[in-house]
Amino acid sequence: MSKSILEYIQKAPKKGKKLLAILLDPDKTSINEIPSNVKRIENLNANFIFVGGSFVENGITDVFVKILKEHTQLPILLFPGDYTQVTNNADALLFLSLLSGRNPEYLIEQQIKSVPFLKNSTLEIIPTGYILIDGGTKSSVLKVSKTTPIPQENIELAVSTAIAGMYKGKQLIYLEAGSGAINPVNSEIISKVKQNITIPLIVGGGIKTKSQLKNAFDNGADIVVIGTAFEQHIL
Ligand code: 1GP
Repeated sequence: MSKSILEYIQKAPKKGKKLLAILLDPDKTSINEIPSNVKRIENLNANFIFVGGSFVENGITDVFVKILKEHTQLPILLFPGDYTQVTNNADALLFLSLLSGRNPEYLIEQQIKSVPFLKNSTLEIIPTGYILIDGGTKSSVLKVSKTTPIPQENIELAVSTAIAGMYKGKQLIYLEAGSGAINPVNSEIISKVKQNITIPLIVGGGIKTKSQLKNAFDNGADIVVIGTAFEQHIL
């Protein structure tokens, strides 16, 4: 692993490496399942564990990540639904701004609220542009953020939003169809966004099969995130 997680992600394409992240939602995964989940994650050759969810009770993430750390050497990246999920027990934080939405709470308010936790933390903070694409369901992100996702057909808006995120200084772009999406982010959005940005691209939401995973990678995803299919033992 490079000095920083971001650096490792940035260097991966030069080594011809695609990266897999398994998402664990502390609201849906019990602490007792951590050892068996870690075994399954390591058997899948995942590179990262993402931890987060839309409805995690305050204080749970902290304990969850602490126990997770006792069972794995894999880097743990926080993928928080809100600022209360920030814990110093993880390795890095995806410092998300929901760029597809127009709700100031998820563009800047939550980020400000997280600062008291981050000022003295050792977490690697990775500025991440988070873009919600319509996955065909009323996803948790959509419900919580009360924002409108970008339609799958509106490639131009998805691309412009990603480019704007890059110009704003984001280090990663995350194309999200929403957890449990019926339709993962389509190939054209992935490839057009990838062609137009020079920063690494994360794709997640609704990816349930090996061929969908391969498709996302082939179209330009640098990291694919899988949550539901792992939870449901589909993958
Ligand atoms: C959700 O992108 C992640 O935020 C993963 O989605 O649960 O559908 O795999 P799934």
